[in-house]
Amino acid sequence: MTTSPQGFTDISSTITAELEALLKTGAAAKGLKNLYTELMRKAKPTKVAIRTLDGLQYSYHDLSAASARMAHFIRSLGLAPGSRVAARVEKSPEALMLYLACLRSGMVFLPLNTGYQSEELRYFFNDAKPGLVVCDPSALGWIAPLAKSSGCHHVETLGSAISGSLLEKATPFSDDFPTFACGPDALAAILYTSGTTGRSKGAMLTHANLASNALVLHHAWHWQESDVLIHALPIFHVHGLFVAIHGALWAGAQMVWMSKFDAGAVAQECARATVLMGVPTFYVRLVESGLLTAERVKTMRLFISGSAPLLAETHQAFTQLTGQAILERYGMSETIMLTSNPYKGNRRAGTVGFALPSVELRLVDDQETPIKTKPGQESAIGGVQVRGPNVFAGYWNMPEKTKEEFAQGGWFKTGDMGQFAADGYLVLVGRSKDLIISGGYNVYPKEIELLLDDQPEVYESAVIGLSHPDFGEAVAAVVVPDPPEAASRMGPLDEAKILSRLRTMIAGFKLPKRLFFLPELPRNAMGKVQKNLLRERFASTFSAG
Ligand code: MCA
Repeated sequence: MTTSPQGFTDISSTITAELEALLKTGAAAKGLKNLYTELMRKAKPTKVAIRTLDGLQYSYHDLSAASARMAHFIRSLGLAPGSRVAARVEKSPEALMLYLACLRSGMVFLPLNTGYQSEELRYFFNDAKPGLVVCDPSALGWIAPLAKSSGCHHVETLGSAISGSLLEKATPFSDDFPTFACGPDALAAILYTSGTTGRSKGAMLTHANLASNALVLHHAWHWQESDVLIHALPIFHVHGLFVAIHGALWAGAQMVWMSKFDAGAVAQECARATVLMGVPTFYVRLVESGLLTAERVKTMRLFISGSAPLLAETHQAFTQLTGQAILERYGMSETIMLTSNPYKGNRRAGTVGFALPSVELRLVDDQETPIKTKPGQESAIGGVQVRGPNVFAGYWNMPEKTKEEFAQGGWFKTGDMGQFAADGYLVLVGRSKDLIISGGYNVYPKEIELLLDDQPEVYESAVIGLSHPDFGEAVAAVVVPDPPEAASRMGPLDEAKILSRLRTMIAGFKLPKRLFFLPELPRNAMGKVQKNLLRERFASTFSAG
């Protein structure tokens, strides 16, 4: 079955009309030319767009002028539209301006997690072949050679304190830049997501994907120019970069900019802001902090959670403290936002709500046959598939993989298992892919297993996600030493030695928080490792403190 825009009936006709106008193509059409233009349509030049905790203020004019200078500089390097610009930079308003500059000049923005280490970057650079790499000044020494070895001739720096060669070199250029009319199907960004095979895939998002989703969310979440968004997420993923920033800019609203999440600072800003977006860990920590009360959050109109499942107990505890219900939504790098609990109706714990207007959703059985549901009855469990203007253009350089991930009729296979409740709310009940979500970051076990298996002390390994009170799930690994009989002799020192080597190879959030040594891995009759048995055996590792 496909869902109707339940929960959004009051706004669905407005959205349909606006989307039609936006996505119209053809020479005479006044449709989407560049996402940047849409993001800035409501911007009032003198209005403060970003306020930092250090007291700095950036107006919409500042965003436009600085992104124009950077766009001129990027073009002066001789990069043609469609070239990739990779950024592994700390969060700063200038990093956001770099993103806007890429949109304006028709470049493809490639944001990279600041935790990524050299082998991870080597892969991304070799795969995406960026024309420009921008990194933190402190990382230039090791990132520049990696960029050069992938054939990239331009490496610039951008620091978090208004520093770096990019700003210096952009300064002489004009504050005006004629935004490039690249059209709706041009690529705006590539977002790398790890894969089940251990190889990351670059999800290609177009200007139309991002603009259509921003338009839908603008209405679905009732964004207003008067809104003040607390922005405490990283800006190298869909959640912080697109969902949060696009939401605020599209409305001509303001952001309170935090370099990272801090429960105390967020609680303080809740006294004058209106919207917070976060991963469940934010809400777990806010509840634990004891700093939130109904009185403190009385200007807040919306708390949104996503990127990982929010425990019903966190949802309830938050409501008890504040009198406000967190709105849980569901998305992916490949699709941006798919579903949302209603703004006006019941925001139900343990569900991700309804398909957003313009997004079609269906469940399929093992044979990929769509599951039928009867009105008023709970559906069977099935694989969640999605179709709509938000769905990405495929994986960079991977046409075969792209084909595999789409079913007939253009339905993208999310890899999540779901069920429609009798009244249409979507409940996610598991994943068909081997994936761990830790504090909102996706970790594919295969990537870590390949690295562990390469270690001299390791014969083989199995990486699992275990329940964690702060991160929801945490990465742990079960290792069979080489030789396996040594398992009983391996201890904390071996664990520390192996982990310290891994720490230089992968981002910190992927690093197993524990290693367990066993003489063998449990396997079924087909020889497949029974990870469920391992998860059961080590289930209380983190919950026991
Ligand atoms: C940090 N560490 C983690 C994580 N974050 N370990 C596991 N999982 C994590 N998420 C590790 C660090 O490597 C470090 O280890 C130690 O924990 C403390 O690091 P610190 O930086 O102080 O952590 P933190 O500031 O407490 O960060 C936790 C956090 C952060 C606030 C939850 O991870 C975060 O902002 N997560 C948001 C992720 C996100 O934006 N996801 C959206 C993806 P050591 O001490 O050993 O060095 S987009 C998406 O998923 C889709 C599209 C969607 O629907 O949104």
